[in-house]
Amino acid sequence: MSIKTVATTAFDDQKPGTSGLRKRTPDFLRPHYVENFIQSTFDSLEGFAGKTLVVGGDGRYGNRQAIQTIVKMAAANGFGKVLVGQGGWLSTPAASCVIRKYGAFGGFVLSASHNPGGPNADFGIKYNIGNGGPAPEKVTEAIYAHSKTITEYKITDAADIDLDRCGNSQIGNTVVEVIDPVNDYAELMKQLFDFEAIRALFKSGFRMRFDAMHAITGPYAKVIIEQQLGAPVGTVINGIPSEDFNNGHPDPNLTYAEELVAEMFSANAPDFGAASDGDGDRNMILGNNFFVTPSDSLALIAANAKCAPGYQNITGIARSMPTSAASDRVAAALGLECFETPTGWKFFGNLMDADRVTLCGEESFGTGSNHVREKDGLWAVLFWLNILAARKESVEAIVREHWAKYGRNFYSRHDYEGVDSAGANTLMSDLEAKMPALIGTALNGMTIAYADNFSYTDPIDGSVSTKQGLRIGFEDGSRIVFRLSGTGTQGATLRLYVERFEADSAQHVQDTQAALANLIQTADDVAGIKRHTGRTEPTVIT
Ligand code: G16
Repeated sequence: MSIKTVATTAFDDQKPGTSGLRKRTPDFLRPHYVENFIQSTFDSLEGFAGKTLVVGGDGRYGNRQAIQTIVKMAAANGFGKVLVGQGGWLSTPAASCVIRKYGAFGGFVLSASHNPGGPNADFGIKYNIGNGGPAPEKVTEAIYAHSKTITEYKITDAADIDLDRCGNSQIGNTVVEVIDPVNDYAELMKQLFDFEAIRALFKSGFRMRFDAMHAITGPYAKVIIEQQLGAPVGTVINGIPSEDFNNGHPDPNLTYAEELVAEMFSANAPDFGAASDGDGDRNMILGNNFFVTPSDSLALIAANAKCAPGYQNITGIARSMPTSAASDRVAAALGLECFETPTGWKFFGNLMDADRVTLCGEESFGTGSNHVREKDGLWAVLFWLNILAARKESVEAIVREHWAKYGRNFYSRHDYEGVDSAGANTLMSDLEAKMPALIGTALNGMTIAYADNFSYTDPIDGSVSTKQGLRIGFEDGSRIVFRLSGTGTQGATLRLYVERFEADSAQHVQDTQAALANLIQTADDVAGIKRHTGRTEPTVIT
């Protein structure tokens, strides 16, 4: 085995977005593209000689090839050990778990998350630091800076490792260990939740459907839900990961998880339904003919945290800015700190490391806690199972009771996917320009209390993140928020977030879109969505 130094030319498009570098697969297949990004990452880090690197991904097209490259480059760059999930598999939360458990220096997670996979779909690479969480902005900015000037990378000429067999092999001085991708994660879940109570729930005839959407959570859900918790075989559907998610779109929402949604909204629906995304960090929670918004799910989990043995003492709750304020109400009632961060799980890391928050959540179907430093789809599902096992009520009854107690934050997100970037950028810049003059004026009968571009100062390290979304808040507490997605790979995706608080429980039966109709109309009036995007309606409504 020898180490080769390979001359390369920099690419100018390796800027990590909301969650790592995500692009079309053909972009990653360009010669040296993966190598440049990996070397730029190594060149941005210090002190990893002899340390451990974790590598795994969601099994999508390109996963195995990228892993072979990363392993050989890690050896050439001086890592002492590389831990790789068998088959190249590690869900995003499992990768975070493994990094933390084995005190690794960091890890690479290969995934484009909820985006489709395949030779003509999407791929992604994300670097996570030693706390198990996505690299903070100062690291991703350093990676980007290196990627623009890189001239060479290091790689060994070793043979490919056998990804399918657990065990150790050696590349020069570097040990490569292929590990079971599920064990460490399943072990952690057992420590957090009351498995006995959940087993009893399934024994009592409780019916559940978990849709793994042909993605990475399948193997985890089969082991934990079917084998360890005793749910009948067949509870987990679409449980075998496929390189292109069976030609599907592994995004667990009401639009893309259509098989699950059809069953959960049928006459003979199971008691509980859930789905997870491409890399296993997102979740959708459904009851019998009932949808729980991710924002409500976070609030519900917080309010019922004591049902789970691992959550007897929660310190605080954090949510991303566009996420509804439902969890703020729970935090206030429980006397907990609560934080509003920009979109991106990486912003929760410092708060969790400092033990200021235990639970975090985002409207984008992400919920999690300080057990790892990623959001965790299956964790959220197990938390709900634990709550259902403890309370022995239906999902709908639990949510309605919560609304009656705390009030209901009617909430919806409208996505305009793949719109023309120029039009989307103009929409945002025009709106931002007129914001100062909007304050104090009335729109469709509602007076604007504030209008700004959200900026966040991290309370732990003082770092400032600006331009995180345009917010218009009204005097009655309602608000509309506009953001351009940082995870899309084609054109631009405009996200409109709409929220209205309703204290009166007699009004909670209203349909969400109807309850928000005036705000949705106002958003178009003020921002000219139709005019700028050329679209008459959103691609996805959640
Ligand atoms: C990623 C981030 C999340 C973010 C989501 C949507 O999730 O980790 O924090 O909320 O993208 O971001 P955007 O609105 O910019 O598209 P995932 O599941 O894609 O890793």
